[in-house]
Amino acid sequence: MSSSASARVVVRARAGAAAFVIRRARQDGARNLVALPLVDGFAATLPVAGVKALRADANVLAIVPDRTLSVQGGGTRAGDTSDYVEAVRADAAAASGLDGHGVTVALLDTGVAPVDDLAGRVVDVTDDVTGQVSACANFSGEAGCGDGYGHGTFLAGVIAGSGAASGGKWRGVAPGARILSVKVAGRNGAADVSTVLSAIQWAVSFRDRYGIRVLNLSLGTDSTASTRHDPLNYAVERAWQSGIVVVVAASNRGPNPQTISKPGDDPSVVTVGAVDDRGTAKVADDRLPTFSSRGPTATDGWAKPDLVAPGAHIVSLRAPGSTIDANFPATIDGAYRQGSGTSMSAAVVSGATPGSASAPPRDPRPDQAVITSHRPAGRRHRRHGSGYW
Ligand SMILES: [Ca+2]
Repeated sequence: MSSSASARVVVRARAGAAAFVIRRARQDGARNLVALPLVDGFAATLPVAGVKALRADANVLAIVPDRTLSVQGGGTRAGDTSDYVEAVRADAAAASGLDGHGVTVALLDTGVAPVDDLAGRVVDVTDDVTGQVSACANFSGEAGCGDGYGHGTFLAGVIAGSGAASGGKWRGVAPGARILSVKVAGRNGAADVSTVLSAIQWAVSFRDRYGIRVLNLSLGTDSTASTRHDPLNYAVERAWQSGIVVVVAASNRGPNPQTISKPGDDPSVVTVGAVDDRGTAKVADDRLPTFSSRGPTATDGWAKPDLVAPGAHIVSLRAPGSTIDANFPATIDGAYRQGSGTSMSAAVVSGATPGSASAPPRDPRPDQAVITSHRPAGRRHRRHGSGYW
């Protein structure tokens, strides 16, 4: 059979029917099958006739292509710098003891480079089968926990960087928080839906062991499939049901409406758009950058994003030798660089969340606890979501 006559798909079965559907898919010629119990489904390469047969099966809720998700931020040339730590009042929060201490943020991304500003902040992950300890849960297919693309390290710095290489000048919003690196992408910054599903499944399974309070997803795909049965949507909803605050980048496909990517289109997650804070803590001079995606969501019409947070001209950690580093060679104080994107905005909220999450009382709906912590945006509601972080 030629490769053009088969397709890599993700299948979601009705609750309780996954084993049956997997057996049937194997009979229909499924190869490289990966079970995805979190979504009652699996990923597999199937002959086109097999896909068609499954589509007609009443036990199957959804079949979607195993698309690629891309990270939602990159480097920018040196210029004005964001004042994001002050803009989101994280300096005041840290001064009152809300620095993210005791909270773990799971960062599904491109890995994290072992840089000084993150020393002692990255959680050790133990493989239960081999007993080996490493600096990430690695789903990327690339050896090692480092960051060949240069995205995950930047976000880790926004969330929990100590500022060690700059005398504290360039630190993140929650320097007391811990980063759990769940590596889903390598040097090209792209990951398949099935890989991301496996990674979310892992984070939910190990939530208690590692104290995961927040899941940062600064990646997305431009799929316009409804959120109703889509496996990626169901996965983030399951994570939310398990008590994890899921923070997702809105995407960088603005300024037109209906440009929110998946899974930022899901009602259960906190979807974050970008704002340019223009280097000042006050919000009166802020602007919404062109790139930041706007709602409502294309297919279901949900009001998104939920919030905006600084995401333009952000200064954070370089991953030396990475793709972004090579494409944007300008550095700041050696260890840092500038970047823009809703990825950075999501990381700002993920970092700010540990601070508020450690302040009682906790809202029983974790996403609402985050969304109600913001400052209202007033009449610009439709573009900014509920407001500024
Ligand atoms: Ca400002």
